[in-house]
Amino acid sequence: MTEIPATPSPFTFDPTTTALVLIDMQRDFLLPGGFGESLGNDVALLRTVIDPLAGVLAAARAAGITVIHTREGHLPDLSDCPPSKLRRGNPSQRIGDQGRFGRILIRGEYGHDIIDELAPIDGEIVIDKPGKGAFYATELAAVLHRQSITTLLVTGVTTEVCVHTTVREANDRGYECLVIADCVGSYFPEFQRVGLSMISAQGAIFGWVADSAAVIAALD
Ligand code: TIU
Repeated sequence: MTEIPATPSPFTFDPTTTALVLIDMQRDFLLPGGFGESLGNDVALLRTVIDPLAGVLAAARAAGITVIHTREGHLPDLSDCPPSKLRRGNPSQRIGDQGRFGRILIRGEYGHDIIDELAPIDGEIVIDKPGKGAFYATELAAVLHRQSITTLLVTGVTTEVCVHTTVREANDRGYECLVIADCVGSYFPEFQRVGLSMISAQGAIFGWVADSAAVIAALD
């Protein structure tokens, strides 16, 4: 077992039953011209996550930890996208529209895939998800069960949307979750701050929070 400093208390995990989860580090959220920007957001705020997350990913790979990437997106015919999601907000470009990187958030398109800096390598798991949470309508629960994973180190974007939804879902399913603070990002600085506080409040109500340096030191 490994113990690292975390909020609200030290976090203990066994690397052999732990997975590093990278949520939706996709071009459509992180590159100018994608879905995130079409919603009126400044993607520069999310891009701060890339370097620390690349460090954690390298450490996890060196330590032999299970690595799971997720991608939010939809089938080309949009049959897995609820009309409510298609209509939501007033983006300049909607899901399925032609964007600078192909059809926005459509599986198989360039913009839907993971940024080059964090591209999956052979043996890593990629979960395609139609929703914000990584468990809804995906094989994630079965994958974790098959690999006897009990602990998730959670990273990715955005903190208050897909990261929160996934951590809440995982917590309800009995997983111990550590969110790596500098490896999750939000388009809204206040959501980043409050989003992280919400996770560890009330004695880790649905998870723990630590910095990448603590995680990397523990995996060394
Ligand atoms: N991955 C994820 O968080 N999807 C979003 O749409 N997030 C926003 O914050 N818009």
